[in-house]
Amino acid sequence: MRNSQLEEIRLVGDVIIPGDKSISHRAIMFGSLANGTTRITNFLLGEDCLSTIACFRKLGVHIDVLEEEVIVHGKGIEELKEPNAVLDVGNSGTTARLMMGILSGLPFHSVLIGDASIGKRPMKRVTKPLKQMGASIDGREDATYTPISIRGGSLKSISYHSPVSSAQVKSSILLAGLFADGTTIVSEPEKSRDHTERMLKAFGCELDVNGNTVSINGNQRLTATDVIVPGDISSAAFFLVAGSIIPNSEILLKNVGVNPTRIGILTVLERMGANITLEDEKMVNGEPIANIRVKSSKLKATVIGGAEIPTCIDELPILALAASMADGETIIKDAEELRVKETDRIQTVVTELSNLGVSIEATKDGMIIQGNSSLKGANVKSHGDHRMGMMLSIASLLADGETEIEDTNCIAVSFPNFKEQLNDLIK
Ligand code: SPQ
Repeated sequence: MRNSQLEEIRLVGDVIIPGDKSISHRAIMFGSLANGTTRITNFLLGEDCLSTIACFRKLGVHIDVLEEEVIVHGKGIEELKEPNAVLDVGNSGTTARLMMGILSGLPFHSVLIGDASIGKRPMKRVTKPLKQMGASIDGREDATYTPISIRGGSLKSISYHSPVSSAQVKSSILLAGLFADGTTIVSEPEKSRDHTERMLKAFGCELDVNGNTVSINGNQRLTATDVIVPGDISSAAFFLVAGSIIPNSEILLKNVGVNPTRIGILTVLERMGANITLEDEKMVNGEPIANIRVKSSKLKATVIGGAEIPTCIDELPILALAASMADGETIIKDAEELRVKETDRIQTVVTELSNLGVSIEATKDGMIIQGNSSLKGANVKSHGDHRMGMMLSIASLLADGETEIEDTNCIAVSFPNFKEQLNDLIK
């Protein structure tokens, strides 16, 4: 992508944000475990969610991907069968970790693999508690890295305090807990996204949520239900920041999920002085949604840390770009988890924003960003990370001179028509 500050672009118009990735994965998974037909509308046809569909098809679930909806023909857990090929999760950490929880409860053998990035992401955070529940799991470096093989069945409940605030860890254990004898309890330091809890209830399961602790009784069965997937606030985030920092912009983002465990991007941007309003707020399938309007405004620096981090973890790369345009020095802390995403997002953000001329420094658990930067066009890399690819695409609009971004194909992991939507807004 190329552009120049000198061309004085602005972003104006409406954007239909694609379906939420976290919710789309869970709709396929829970629909596959349930008895009956689950119809999913606004499903995210991104590569990660297609990997989840491919895995469940290998377990014998019939799934139709149609233009308007995805239909999962669930027959209940008893009908899931031993796969005769490896389950490939592609680039998706959510597929890997949640599948491990489900496969731990199923009385057969399976092998899970992924791409090069998945091969570097820590799986012991789930394989350790799943082994404690009784699953037989093996993999590289004591089941830390894929390929991971699982022989599941006969699980016992556990009470587990996760050392990290992670929806993937919490969900993996809760899903295994569905198959276990007794009550499984999971707690975490700070509350992570709660789509699993909300959607399990919609599929007829009983579970108890008390602050950062969730309890689930074993041997429950899921009943199919239709799911309308809200727009993904993590995808909306790129336009929320672009609309804030590119002068004279106004963007309306339609039907975006505004679950309280996901809206850190809104709280942080509002604290920085962004002009953001929520319109037409309503509940759909137990998830709050709204239209979000953003108008450009001058931002000021802030500190992002503590309990706020899990609510904006995937938005920190684009928030780093927002900080580079704000008045003052922004500090992001308590975000070590960024180091184990699709890339080490502390390192990749610092490297690539530095290449564009931002004064930014990595810390152990975050970064320090100086504001009021003048971005200069450069050759930059996504490192195969979809969120880096999108952040750099927005940065290129602000840079003076030409910016070449290496490997933007990875954007299809979560936002297949990102470039078209962005181009439509440029005036
Ligand atoms: O699925 P994956 O690859 O882990 O995707 C990411 C992303 O940026 O899209 C993280 F790299 O989102 C995770 C998120 O960071 C999706 C997720 C979920 O659906 O449960 C939870 C978060 O991860 P975690 O480790 O904090 O639970």
